[in-house]
Formats: sequence, C-alpha cells, structure tokens
Amino acid sequence: MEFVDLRSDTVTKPTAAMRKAMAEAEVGDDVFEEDPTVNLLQERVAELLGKEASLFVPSGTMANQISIRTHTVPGDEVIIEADSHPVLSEVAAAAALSGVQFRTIHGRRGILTAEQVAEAVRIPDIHRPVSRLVCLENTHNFGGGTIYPLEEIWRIREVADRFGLAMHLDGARLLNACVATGIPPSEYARPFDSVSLCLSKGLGAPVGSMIAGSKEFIARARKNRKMFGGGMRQVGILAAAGLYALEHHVERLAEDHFHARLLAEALAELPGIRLDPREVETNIVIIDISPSGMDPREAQKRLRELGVLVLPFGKGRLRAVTHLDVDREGIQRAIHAFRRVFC
Ligand code: TLP
Repeated sequence: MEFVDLRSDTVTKPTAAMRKAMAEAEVGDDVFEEDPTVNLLQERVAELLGKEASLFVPSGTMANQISIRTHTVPGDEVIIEADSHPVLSEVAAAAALSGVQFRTIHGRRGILTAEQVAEAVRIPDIHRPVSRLVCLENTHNFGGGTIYPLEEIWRIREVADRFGLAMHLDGARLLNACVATGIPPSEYARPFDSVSLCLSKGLGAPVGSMIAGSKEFIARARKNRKMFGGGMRQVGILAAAGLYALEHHVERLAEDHFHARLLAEALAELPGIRLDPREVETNIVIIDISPSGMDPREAQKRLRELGVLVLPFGKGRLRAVTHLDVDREGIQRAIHAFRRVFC
C-alpha cells in the first residue's frame, strides 16, 4: 500500500532534479573550509538571514546545541519555552553537552511574551545561576506550527538588551513563517544573535541545517561543531541539495499551508475531533481526538490500516504535517481515512 505520510515534513525524499544537483556538486574537504558548494551555501544563507556568516551542520538538533554551547558557559541558565524542541526532543543535550540549566516557561501555543521573559531573568545573587540566553522557536512545532509575532520578538529583544542576554532562534521552520506572513527572513532574524534553519524539513533536502550569526560567533561555533563531531568532509553533495531547496522549494511552502488548512477544515467537522482550523497557521495540524475517547496509539494504528501515517502527539492528540511529498489527492485520502475512523 502506498502511504500518505503525514508524520513529519522530515520524511520527504530528494526529487530527481535535487539528486542531479547533488551528483554534479563540486566538492572539497570542508574541515579545511575547501568545499566550494558548502561555502556557497553558507554565503547564501548568511545573506538570506542578513547575518555576517553561516555554518552548515548535520541536523537541527546540532544547530541548536552548538548555538547554546557557543553562547554559554557551564552553570548558565537559558530561558526557553517549556514545549520547545530543545526541552522536549533533544535528549537533554544542553545539560549533557553544555552544562546549562533550562528555565522553562509555558507560552500560549509556544509563544512567550516579553513580560514572561522579563520575569524569568535571575536577579544578580550569589546563589542564583546567571541568566545568559533566551531561545525562541519560529514556527513553534509543539505549539502547532505557530508563528511568532515579530513585534513580540522585538519586545523580548528589549528585555534581553536590558539584562545583557543573548538571543537564539530555533528557526527549523522559519521559512514557513516567512512564506505565511510575507516577512522577509532577514527581518525575522534581525533581533537574534544566532539563528538556526533546517534544510531537511519543509524544504525537502535529505540532510542539513544552518546556523547564522556574526563572523566571530560562527568562528566559535565552527570550533564547537568540530568538538560535537559535526565537522564533515566532501559534504558539498549535501550542501547542493540545500542550495537547490532554497532556490526551488521555498515559495511552494504556501501549498503545504493550504493543504494543512484543507485537512484541518475537514477534520474540524468530525464528531470525535476538537480542532479550530483558524489555529492552523502553517504546515502543522494538531488534532485533539479526546472527544472520541480513543487512545492516540489506537487511532494511529487504525489510520495506518487505511494508508495514512500520523504521529501520536501527547495526551489525546495526533499531529499531521504537510510537505513536498503530499499532494491534494493525498490530503483527500487522509480526510477519507479520518472520516472512517472518527465518524
Ligand atoms: N523536529 C522533528 C522531531 O524531532 C519532533 C519533527 O518531526 O518535527 N527544531 C525544531 C523546531 C524541530 O521541529 C526539529 C525536528 C528540530 C529542531 C531538530 O531537527 P533534526 O531532526 O534535524 O535534529
């Protein structure tokens, strides 16, 4: 059976044209900074995000972890949303690899306010950790693909400046936010000292993430990338996929957002499901199935039997993510399967 795979936008496979670009990539040893394709990608992303420099890394997790490591010293505290990716899905790496403590705050669907951040900053005191870094996530994955309002980010920046904190953006899906709002990536990136961006999610590359920041920050991040084992060699083959994705797969994210909205509107009609389609801002649909009384794992299994893959996403919830490899027909198939399971 051919599945409609809505588990994540990480499941996309490189297109024939992307594979061709990969096969033809000029390469060199990137630890010596001699891979022309990686260098070109790094220049392009720095320009896209309006930063001095950028760095290619193997994963979004490593992008966040290198950034945290580069901003902090052991014992520092990081102010971060409670359902953010580094808190929930990075295996406590910040504690293990950087020796920092997270100060978690619950946002509204993942979005924090400047007042919440200000309240979380530690007062200087012999007993207290040093507040060093604020991490935000745009779009916010566990919040349901929510978009950070740019004005709120600037208000948080004012708080950060007042207390001398650095700011990092987990922009794994930043371009989804840009396509949905029309705000250029450089505008969204401007309030931050460092920004990560994933090439292997909605953009459809098989591997790779970027970190952007000042030249000085990226030089230190490069050293930490080596320490974390992320220094790679003839990696232009992968960078070529990233360059191809940035050229061809950004504007089309609007299609994924449209598909997510179609799916959400149809599911909102079903009696076993609670969902407000207006809350679907980008390509992630969080589906509250608690009115059905069904266990998410059971729902996952029954949908799978009908050819549709989704992920259980916490208590009483499923997540469906639209992407490059799901077309309109796939969305219709998914809607039919949900109708059979939840009517
Ligand atoms: N997210 C994955 C899972 O890990 C949950 C997914 O399927 O959505 N930041 C954000 C906001 C992410 O959503 C992810 C991946 C990452 C970082 C990590 O990226 P990778 O998987 O490349 O390490």
